[in-house]
Amino acid sequence: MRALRLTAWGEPPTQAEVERPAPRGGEALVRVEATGLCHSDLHVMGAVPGALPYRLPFTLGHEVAGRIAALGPDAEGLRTGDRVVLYGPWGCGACDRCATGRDNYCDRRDTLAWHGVGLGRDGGMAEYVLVPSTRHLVPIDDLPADQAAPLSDAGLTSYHAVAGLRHALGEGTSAAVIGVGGLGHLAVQILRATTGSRVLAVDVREDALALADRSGADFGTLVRADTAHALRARTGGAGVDAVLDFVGTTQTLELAAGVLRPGGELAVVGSGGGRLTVSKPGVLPPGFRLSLPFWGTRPELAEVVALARSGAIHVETERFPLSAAPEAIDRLRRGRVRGRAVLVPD
Ligand code: FEH
Ligand code: ZN
Ligand code: ZN
Repeated sequence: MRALRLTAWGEPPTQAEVERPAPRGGEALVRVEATGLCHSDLHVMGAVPGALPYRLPFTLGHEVAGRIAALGPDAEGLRTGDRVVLYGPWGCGACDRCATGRDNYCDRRDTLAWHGVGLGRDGGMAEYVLVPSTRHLVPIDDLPADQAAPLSDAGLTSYHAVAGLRHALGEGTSAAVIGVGGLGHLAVQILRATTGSRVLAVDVREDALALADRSGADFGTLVRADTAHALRARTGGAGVDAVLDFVGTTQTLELAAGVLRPGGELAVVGSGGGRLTVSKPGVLPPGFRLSLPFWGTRPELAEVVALARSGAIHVETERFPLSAAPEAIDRLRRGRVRGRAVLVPD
C-alpha cells in the first residue's frame, strides 16, 4: 500500500510502498477514507534530530477516519465494515488515565517513543492504518469522512479546551477566540452549541474573520493597536470571561491578559512559544486562571462526533488527493488553507 513516510528529520516526507499490515490479537485494520493535515505535522517534519522521542521511519497522519477492514481474533466491541474515527493520542494503555480514555494525559507519556497515531507510530496518510486496540475507535456511522477526520484533533482539541472553561461560560458571558483557523473555527461553533457565551473572534487575516462569521461568531476584529479596547467595548467595558488562544505567541498572550475580566480564564491551545510573566501583584487580573489543554479524551471525541452528526458543527475543509500531499503541506506552511486540509487516498 502507499504511505507518506517521514524518513529523515527536517526533510519532506516521501511517498513509499509499504506492506499492508495484518491485525493480530485485539488490533484493527482501518481502510483510510480521509486524514487531516495539522500544523503539528509541520512541526514534526521540521523537528531537529533528538527533539522528539519518535523512531524513524513512520507514516504521518493523526486525524484519521475510515472503515474497519479487518479485526484481530481478540478485538472487541466493533465489527468489520463499521465506519470509525481514530482517537489519536495513544498512551501506555495501562495507567489509570489511559484506562479511562484520557490517553492525552497518560502518566507514562515521558517514557513512550510516540505521542499517538502518526506521531511516532504509523498513521493515516496511507491506504490503511493499523490500530492497536478497538478502544481507540469511535463509530461515525454515515458522517462524511472529510468531516469526521478533523474532529479527532481540530474538533477534539477545541472541544476539550471549551469543556475546561464551560463552568465560566453561562448565559450573558463572553468568550474570545484568538486565531480562527482549523481549530479556532470549530471552537467558535462549539462555544455557540454548548455554552451561553457571546463569541468574539480575533485574527490577523480578513478571510479568517469571514470564516469566524460563517461559524457563528457574534463579533470579529483584526489584531490592531486597539484590539483590546475593541473587545472590552463589546463586553460593556468589564472584559471577557474567557479567552481561547489558538496562537500562543507573546503578542496573543498579552492581548488575552489585557482583555480578561477579574476571575477570567485563559486557555492556551496554540504552541506559539510565547511567554507571559506570572507575578503577584502584577498585570494579570485578580483571580486569573490559566490552563494548557492538550488534545482531548476519548469520551469527548464521542461527544464531538455526536455534535457533528446533529449538524451543530461543520468543518470547513479543502480536499487533496494523498498523492498531492506536498502541495497541501506547502499551502499549510504558507497559511493558505481555508479551515482544514484533508488528504484522501487516490
Ligand atoms: C500532537 C502531538 C504533539 C503536539 C501537538 C499535537 C497536536 O496536534 C494534538 O493536538
Ligand atoms: Zn494535530
Ligand atoms: Zn497511560
